[in-house]
Amino acid sequence: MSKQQHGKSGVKSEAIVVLRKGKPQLKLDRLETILHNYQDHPVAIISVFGEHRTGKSFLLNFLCQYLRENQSADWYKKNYVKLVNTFHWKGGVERDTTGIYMTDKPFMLKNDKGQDIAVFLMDTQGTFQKKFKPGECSLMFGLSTLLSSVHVYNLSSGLIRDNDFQHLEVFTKYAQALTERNGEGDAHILSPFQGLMFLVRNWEMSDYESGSKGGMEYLTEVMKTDEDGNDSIRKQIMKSFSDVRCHLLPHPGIKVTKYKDSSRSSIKLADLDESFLVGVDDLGNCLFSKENLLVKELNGGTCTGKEIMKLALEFKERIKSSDTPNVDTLLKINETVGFCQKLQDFEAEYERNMITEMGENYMEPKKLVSLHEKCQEETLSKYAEHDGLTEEKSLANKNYMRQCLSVAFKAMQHKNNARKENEKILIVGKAALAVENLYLDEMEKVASAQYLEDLTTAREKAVSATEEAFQTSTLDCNQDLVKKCMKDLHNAVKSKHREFKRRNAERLEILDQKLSMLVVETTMSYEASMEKEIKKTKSEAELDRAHQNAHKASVKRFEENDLVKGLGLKSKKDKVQSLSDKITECFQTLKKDTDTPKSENEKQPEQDNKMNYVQQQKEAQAIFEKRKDLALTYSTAFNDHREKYVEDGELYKIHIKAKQQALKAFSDFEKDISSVAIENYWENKDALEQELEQLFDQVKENNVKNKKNIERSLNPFYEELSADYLRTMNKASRNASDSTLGTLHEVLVSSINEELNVEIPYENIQQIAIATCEGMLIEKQDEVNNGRNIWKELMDQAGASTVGLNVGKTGSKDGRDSVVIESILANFNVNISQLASIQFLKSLKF
Ligand SMILES: Nc1nc2c(ncn2[C@@H]2O[C@H](COP(=O)(O)OP(=O)(O)O)[C@@H](O)[C@H]2O)c(=O)[nH]1
Ligand SMILES: [Mg+2]
Repeated sequence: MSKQQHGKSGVKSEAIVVLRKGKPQLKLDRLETILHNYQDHPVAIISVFGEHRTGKSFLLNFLCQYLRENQSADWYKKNYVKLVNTFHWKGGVERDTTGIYMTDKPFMLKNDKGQDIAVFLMDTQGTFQKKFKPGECSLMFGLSTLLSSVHVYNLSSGLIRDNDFQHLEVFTKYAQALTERNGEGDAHILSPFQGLMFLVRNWEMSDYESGSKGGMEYLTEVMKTDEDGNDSIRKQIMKSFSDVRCHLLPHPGIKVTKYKDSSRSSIKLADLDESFLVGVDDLGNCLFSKENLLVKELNGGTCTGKEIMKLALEFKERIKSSDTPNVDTLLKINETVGFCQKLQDFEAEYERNMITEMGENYMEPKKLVSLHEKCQEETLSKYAEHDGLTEEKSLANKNYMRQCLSVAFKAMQHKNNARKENEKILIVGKAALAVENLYLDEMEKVASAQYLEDLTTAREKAVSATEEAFQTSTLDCNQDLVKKCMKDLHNAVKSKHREFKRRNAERLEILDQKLSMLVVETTMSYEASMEKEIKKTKSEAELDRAHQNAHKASVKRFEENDLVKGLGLKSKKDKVQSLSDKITECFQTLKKDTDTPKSENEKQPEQDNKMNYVQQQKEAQAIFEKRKDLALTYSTAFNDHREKYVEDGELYKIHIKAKQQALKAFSDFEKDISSVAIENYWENKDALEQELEQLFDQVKENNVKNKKNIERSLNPFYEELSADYLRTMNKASRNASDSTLGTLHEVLVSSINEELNVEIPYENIQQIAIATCEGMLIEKQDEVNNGRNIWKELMDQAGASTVGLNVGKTGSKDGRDSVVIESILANFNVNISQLASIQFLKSLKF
């Protein structure tokens, strides 16, 4: 029991029905405010009704006092305590309470099941003076009957008179209508109402002891008497209420009945006769003790604040045209709201069964469909067992229920799809890992850091090793999905293979450079050895032989060089050929020189040329190395973004900056270059620029891959969101007006957008996600509306309202006003951050 509910700050009473120009008006907004925090709480409403001036309000204050003192045994012995003034009362004969008042806060009590029950007290000012047609009752009487779990019938004449039964005739009609509908003897038909207590005030007869024990004895006796044909009424009353009690309460004592007004005079407990106080204590125990507390029920199910609200709402809709509800109306209200409640319970049960059977993993769609069919049938037949309606009505309800379950199923399908998307992400991740860990290694096993002329065999080996590793790592995944993700593996392989090809091309370039140097060196050493020969030999034949020997030896040495050894057949042949050509050319020049010997002056430039050539080759090597070095430095600028997506504009900025740095460094290098190598330098500068662009292409490709990963990671979110949306909207579609439902849709969309704005750090992806969600939810809205139309038809047939909670009353319709958003979400019990989809979104690491 929580103290603050009924601490000194006090519980007040609020009018929920007022009389305006003599006409009773139901103030739904007040009731809504009172029940707001107890939407999902089991509720008990104890209503005291009867003629005015019979001490109802007066008594209710004692019950409040009793509850405020936490039902303690000695509450009434505290003489000095002043009585609370929760319900206003007034002495004299003038009528005070008009309409229905109820406590604005509940007393939180436990029942015998240990549940926390929100207990409200209600003060109903009925009048029995007016003549109603048979089966009709006053609005206030009807409403308090509908809402309360215990109806306390306050009788001030000191006994139960036959006339008092007459006033309850309306209930007997109720019971009759029920038995006629369902056939007498139908065991499972529950009494439409719960508790009825005859509270006999001013009890002074000595035949029965005051309190509840004497009361029950007295009631039994009264029920036996058979006068004025009231016998059948008595019987019917017992049928209409599941729990009929009686309590005999003595007079409070003359001291208090003299008081004029509860707000002006403060009553002390000492002012009351003890017998009265003892009686109230006994009454309190009868109403509020764990064993006796009656929770409001509807067709056997517990009522929460939400259902109370629905009952009141239906009531208001149905009695719009008159202020005298008849029995049939009350019955229909109970039926409609009872059906809604059952619908929810059965829907929840269906969902629970589905979730249990679905387990944790993705399920094949066909299997899921048959599971749904099974669970749906179970639920529908269980429903059929419970409803006590006519066949026609039951069929219509069942049809609607089927529609609800099909929407619930759609939500399940989305949930299942979310699991599928998650599993796919897992599998694609494993594919990427296999490729990342294995592919290049496998290629290198063949290449061993050398240029590879033919990649075919290496590629085949690497692909099959990668595939195998992937398959081993996905053994416990869904194999259909593994198969479907094979193409993702191959795409990853393709991209890795392109990386290897680039690596290989680079090796070729370096190798070519080295080989050119080797050709030059070999030719030069050939030339040196031939020059020696020329000095020794004179004859042409001898010279030719010397050339052939030197040529052979050079080629042999060339071929034996490690660089050449590693070459493939074709490029080896090409390189040997180019060496051979160079040597032959050199021999021709040497021969020409021996035929017409050159002067020393002529020899010098030739010597210089040779030197220049060597110089040029050396510088070319250095330029090449510089270029490679700068390209590598350029690549490191993107180190942070190898795994992490960056928006295109940002990426471009990094590229421009790194490129400028590289080109500047290369320009600075120009001053060290001699004129012989300058042409080579320029060629390399162009090549560098091209190379940087190519590297950037690779970076972009990788960035696209990272972006795709993010987009893929959002797929489960979209599915979860569809599921959340369908469930939320479908439930609301039964409690909201068209415009409120529209507003709820907008509120959901804008709240989701806000979450996406916060959670996704990339504007372009964020915009795509927002557009995707909006489009998707509009589609789903159509599905919800289809269901709502069927619901409307069903309710029309039942003559019930489909107006629902009018939460849009705050005015703004665009759903952007944060107050409106909050109030709407609260009204439909939606907690955005608790939605599975939003929790998933928050778990993503971008
Ligand atoms: N005789 C008698 N008078 C009572 C009793 N309880 C309250 N009264 C007096 O009845 C008058 C009307 O009480 P009130 O609670 O306003 O009656 P209501 O119109 O039924 O709510 C007040 O003057 C009370 O003092 C009772 O048990 N017996
Ligand atoms: Mg009153």
